[in-house]
Amino acid sequence: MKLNKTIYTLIFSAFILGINGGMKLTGQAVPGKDENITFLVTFGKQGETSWGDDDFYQVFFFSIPRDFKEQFYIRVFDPDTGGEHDEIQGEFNTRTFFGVYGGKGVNPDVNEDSKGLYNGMNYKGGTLLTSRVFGGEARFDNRYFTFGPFNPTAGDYSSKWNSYIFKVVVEGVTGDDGNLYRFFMSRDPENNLPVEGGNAFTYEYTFRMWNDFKSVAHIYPFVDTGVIWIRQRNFDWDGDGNILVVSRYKQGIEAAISNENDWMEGRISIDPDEIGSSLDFQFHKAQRELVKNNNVVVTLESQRGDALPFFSSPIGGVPVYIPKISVTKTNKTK
Ligand SMILES: [Ca+2]
Ligand SMILES: [Ca+2]
Ligand SMILES: [Ca+2]
Repeated sequence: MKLNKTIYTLIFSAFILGINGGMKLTGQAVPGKDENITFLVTFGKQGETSWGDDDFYQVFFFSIPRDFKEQFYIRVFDPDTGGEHDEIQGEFNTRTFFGVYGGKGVNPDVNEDSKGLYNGMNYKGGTLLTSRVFGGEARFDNRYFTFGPFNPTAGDYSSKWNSYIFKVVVEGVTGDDGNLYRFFMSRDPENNLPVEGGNAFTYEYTFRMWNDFKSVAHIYPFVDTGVIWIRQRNFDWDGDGNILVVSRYKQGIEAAISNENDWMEGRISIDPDEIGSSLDFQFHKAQRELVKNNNVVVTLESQRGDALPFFSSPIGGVPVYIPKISVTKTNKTK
């Protein structure tokens, strides 16, 4: 009897852990676990766009579920520009602003400008809670700097996501080098302890590709109600292989790709069954001479002109193509 109860408890615990592990605890690292992206990148504003950053700033949103009542922290890995990870142009001379915003004006569903999608938009809407400018500081090289603590209610409440929204703005204030960095939203100032049910998203994703042939980077836009087609845009892809769009209904549609220091755009149709789920944008590098240190920018808009958010932890999970069995054409599935 006792043994049975133990087994039951074990199975039940595993079930609960499985749910939490699979559904909830993965949205804290930015870039996220499933994205397989090493770093975000923001250049100093005296930089050249041909190095892969079109506008020298990046805006990321963090969501904290309403039922999470503890304080939390936003940690930045390698906020400096110098030493390891960063991209030098001449000498390192770049200074980067990191600011955390809360309060009214942050929620991008209410304040369109907050998305920072187009130059000239005031992406600093909301209340600046804390900020710091980082130069070439050895003590933050290859290390975390921690912002916070923050009270969840200092965010901008979103009834749509049942969450408080915070925003981090990263701006290359001076210099011309590339600052590479990552985020982690944590319950602890010294360690990366996830906020259960938290997530992060952006509308214009500027990131660094892998310096190898094998690794595939992914970003996961969420397709909301009413989307019929999307306009994807990418910048400075350097013609580096293929960008494929995968979902339960798309086996791998090739997106139009940009080359050196230019934008390319193209339309992708949306199946009604894709509404309310995520797409998987896959970045496959060319299998010829290695394109090194490739930075790229990606944005999406619906046919209505609304930008689609890319979530660090894909809403509904990573989409996997399901081949149709009953079609007459031969499917190339393995
Ligand atoms: Ca560094
Ligand atoms: Ca850095
Ligand atoms: Ca590039």
